[in-house]
Amino acid sequence: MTGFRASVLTIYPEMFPGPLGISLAGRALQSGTWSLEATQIRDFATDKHRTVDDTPAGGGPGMVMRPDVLARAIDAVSPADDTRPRLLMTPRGRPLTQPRVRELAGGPGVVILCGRFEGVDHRIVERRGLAEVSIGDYVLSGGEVAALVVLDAVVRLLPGVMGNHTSGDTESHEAGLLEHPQYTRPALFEGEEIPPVLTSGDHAKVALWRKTEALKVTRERRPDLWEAYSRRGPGERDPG
Ligand code: 6GU
Repeated sequence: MTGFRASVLTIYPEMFPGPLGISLAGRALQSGTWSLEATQIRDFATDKHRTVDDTPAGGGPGMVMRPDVLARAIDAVSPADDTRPRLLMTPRGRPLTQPRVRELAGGPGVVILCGRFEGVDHRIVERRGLAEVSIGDYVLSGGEVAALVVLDAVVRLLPGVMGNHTSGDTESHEAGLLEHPQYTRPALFEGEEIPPVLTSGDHAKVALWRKTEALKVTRERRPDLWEAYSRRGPGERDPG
């Protein structure tokens, strides 16, 4: 078994594995549960300055990544018969969701192109079948941090990575709801008690309290998730 194979194309390969080299993901990387290869896009430029970008067609600010350089970089790490999905990290992409993360984790790996500057020539998106993915409605200086986010979310779901830490379907977003609040010792902190139900020993009451709190926090903070959850039939919701 080869494990989950991640290939990242970037002009900043030194940003990888970065935070994914420590903790759970780092141990899983060392043990071969997954592999990470960061490729310097500039290695596929042809001029002596290793140029990867040029001015936008039609005018305007900034620079756009060239499709010819990107094509050579993609083809070097992901030949035509590669079955791994190819993602382009860009704020104009479809928002990353936990179902998409789960789908990626169930596959052979992923190829991630990190956009920089004003974006990439759109022809590469079509010609190499790139799925444009965003991690939220704000702008990062490049796709690298977003790629780290995608890989962190995916790697923690790979078999054996989380071990006993796995909170499975009780964590935020796995049931389409935000998570209930959590408490631990001390029993009294700055005059505030833990909600008594949590120390009652009544597991059914605890489960009911948690579910109620999850519904409440989701309705308050995420009307979009609340709407989707409410529209699902009781049978389509996760148990609990
Ligand atoms: Cl994937 N890239 C960049 N540059 N900014 C983002 C993003 C991605 N997702 C949200 N903002």
